[in-house]
Amino acid sequence: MKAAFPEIETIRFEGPESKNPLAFRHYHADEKVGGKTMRDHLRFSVVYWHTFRNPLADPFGPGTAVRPWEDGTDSVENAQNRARVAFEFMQKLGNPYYAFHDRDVAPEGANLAESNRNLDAVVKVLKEEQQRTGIKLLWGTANLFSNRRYMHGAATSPNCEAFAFAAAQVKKALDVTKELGGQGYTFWGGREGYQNLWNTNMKRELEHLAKFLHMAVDYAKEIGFTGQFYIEPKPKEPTKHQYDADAAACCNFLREYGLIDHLKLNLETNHATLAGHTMHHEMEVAGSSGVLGSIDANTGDMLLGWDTDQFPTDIYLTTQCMYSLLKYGGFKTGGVNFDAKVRRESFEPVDLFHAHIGGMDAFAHGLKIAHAMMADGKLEGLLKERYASWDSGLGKEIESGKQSFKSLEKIMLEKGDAAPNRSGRQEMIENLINTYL
Ligand code: XUL
Ligand code: CO
Repeated sequence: MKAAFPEIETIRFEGPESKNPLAFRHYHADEKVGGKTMRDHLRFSVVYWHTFRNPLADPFGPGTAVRPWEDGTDSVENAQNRARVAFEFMQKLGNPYYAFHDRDVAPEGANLAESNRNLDAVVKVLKEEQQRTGIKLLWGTANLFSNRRYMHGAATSPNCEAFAFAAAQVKKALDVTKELGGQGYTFWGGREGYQNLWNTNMKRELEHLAKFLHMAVDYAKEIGFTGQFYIEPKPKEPTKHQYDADAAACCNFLREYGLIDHLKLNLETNHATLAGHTMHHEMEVAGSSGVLGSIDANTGDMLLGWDTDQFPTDIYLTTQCMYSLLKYGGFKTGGVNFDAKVRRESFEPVDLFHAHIGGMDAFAHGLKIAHAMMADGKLEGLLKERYASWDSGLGKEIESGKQSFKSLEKIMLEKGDAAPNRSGRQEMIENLINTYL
């Protein structure tokens, strides 16, 4: 096969002083941060759907992407060739993982059987390329939102046959994810939500979604797929309201329907923004509930209210992500998955490298900063001090269940008022954070 990126060498670490735009200044895969290599901390993953399938269209104009390796057809051969190109790209970039949807690696056929055959033909190439390069599948997923059969949703469709087709599609996607040694499988809601409540039976739809996920858990058990399941919160787009709106809504849903032990969360920065939260908030919600699984790394635009999926370059953001991640013990099966796309104006193949290099460096830099903050312990110390009243005496008794409303009333009647508050020191803490950047 002719090289797709002949002018690009393997991207190397050249250090923070490097002025080479095609080199890493912070991501040094083998370098250890706190006893673990950056490769193992960050587990970078490239997404197939944006990097190799997004034509860079927007609502006002068609795609602009120039991809010389494409032959312009939707054939299986073109898909197989594209898969080889993807691995050439990833090998040069040096990311250890990737992720895909069934329908972005292989074309959808005229019926389910043909779609499955197409997928098998491309999976064969993916498997060969994984073996050749050592690049692994972080997670697989199924596209349950593009085809018109899913216009009302998939698992939450009022049409039970759309549910049935989606079940068959996920069954196959799980088979191939297992065959490729995938470390996880992600459910993003797609169109699982509503546009209008007058025509929606919300309770029934939520029950169907739970049933669908239970079927997936059962099938995974049946075939011996031991990868981690994830659910990916997003509040809107394409529907007006998505049921998996944010981390808290997902946790509530998983607990209500007995799924909390089977799924963790795959959090995405731009989805957090759309939900009116920071990614830091979402990571803390998931982390404190024990379901912080993986992250879809990207960023939105402060002035645009939609899911722009830009590559993350903001060190403050990546530091927050990595601080929370380290605090909750790091990734087990998940990774930093770049669910991000280059801008419509960045149409050349080399822009795919610039985008990923920037994202990887921003996360590696954030990791080093977060680790330094932790090792230093100043922030942790200030936090401990802030809650010190709970560590002994009355606070400790309340936490351990030794006090009641009646006993607390007695204490406060005797004291007359609570002890004075201490300053939250927000500005001092924000200044402290800046000293590590
Ligand atoms: C959509 C989105 C998806 C999921 C996988 O906003 O983030 O690409 O990550 O289906
Ligand atoms: Co995503």
